[in-house]
Amino acid sequence: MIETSAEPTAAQRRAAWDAAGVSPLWENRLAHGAAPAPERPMVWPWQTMKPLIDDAAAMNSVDVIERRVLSLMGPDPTAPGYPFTITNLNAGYQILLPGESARPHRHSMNALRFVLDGNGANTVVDGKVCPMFEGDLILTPGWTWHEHVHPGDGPIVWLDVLDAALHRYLGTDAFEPGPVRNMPARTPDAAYGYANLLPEAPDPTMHSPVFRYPWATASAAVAAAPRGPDGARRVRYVNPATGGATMSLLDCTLVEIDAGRTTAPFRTSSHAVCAVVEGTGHTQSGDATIAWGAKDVFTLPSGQWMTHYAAKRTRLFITTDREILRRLDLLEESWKS
Ligand code: GTQ
Ligand code: FE2
Repeated sequence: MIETSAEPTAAQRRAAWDAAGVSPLWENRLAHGAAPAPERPMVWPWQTMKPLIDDAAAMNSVDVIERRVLSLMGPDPTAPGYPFTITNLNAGYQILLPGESARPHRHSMNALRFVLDGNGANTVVDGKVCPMFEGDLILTPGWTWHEHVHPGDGPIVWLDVLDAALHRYLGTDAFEPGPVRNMPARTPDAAYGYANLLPEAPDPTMHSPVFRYPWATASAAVAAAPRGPDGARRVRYVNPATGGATMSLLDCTLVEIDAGRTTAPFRTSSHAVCAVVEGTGHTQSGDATIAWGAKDVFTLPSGQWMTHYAAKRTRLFITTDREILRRLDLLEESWKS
């Protein structure tokens, strides 16, 4: 057989690479190219969403009734890991009508519910009934059984925030339909009420044994919190057994900003989804400015200097992925005073 030293054609080379299961790194724009453009903040104004939510509430196809959720779609469908609301976080409006229910199931994804509008539904989390009123935070940590029921009056709308995109990316997303089985024993919330009865050796990776953080408690706590150097008051929703984040990925804070004040510039490698509980104002993120009012939802990208200005006294409920970044040694945060 005669050896030929002729170079393959481009097409032959491509075919040989494909057949051998290799690919040229120099053609991969993600490898050593310029950093991708920063994410942009987005806002979902309640004024825009309310008619869409009302319309979704009026639909009666079987699929819709099973899960009335409108997902908040981030702006760049070509982003790695898409669909998400912002990197690592998936948010959606979930609507439940009186008499409706969402069947029990569980999944590896952590989820939280923050009630935006309406009252009187219950989320049952590993057998604990968690009433849902405006401003309440309900946790459904990964692998807890959960179902939603609505014995009250009038529609209820809450914001779901999940770490679904991260699980998909990690290949760890998994789902189990009900009926409920293998229910773990749960410590009554009362034992943790004032964090004075804790496991002797808390597992720092354990999710919060408390699944419901009522608005009355959270709003009283933030009103009583000391002012930060910029005058804003901040509280973190914590796992009383560890003092750490509520759940592995989802870390929640409540911020109160007085009328006419602007928060100190803050920059972080983490990503956030914010719900405006009350107030109006605007947020600067890099060179973008977004205006918001009560019940609006907005996102905060990483890597940008951010400030919040409150025209009226404002309370922001903020969910971030900072805890997972912290555990991976990827959390970088700085303040300018
Ligand atoms: O309510 O259990 O928005 O499992 C996405 C997945 C809500 C839920 C979502 C879910 C749920
Ligand atoms: Fe779920």
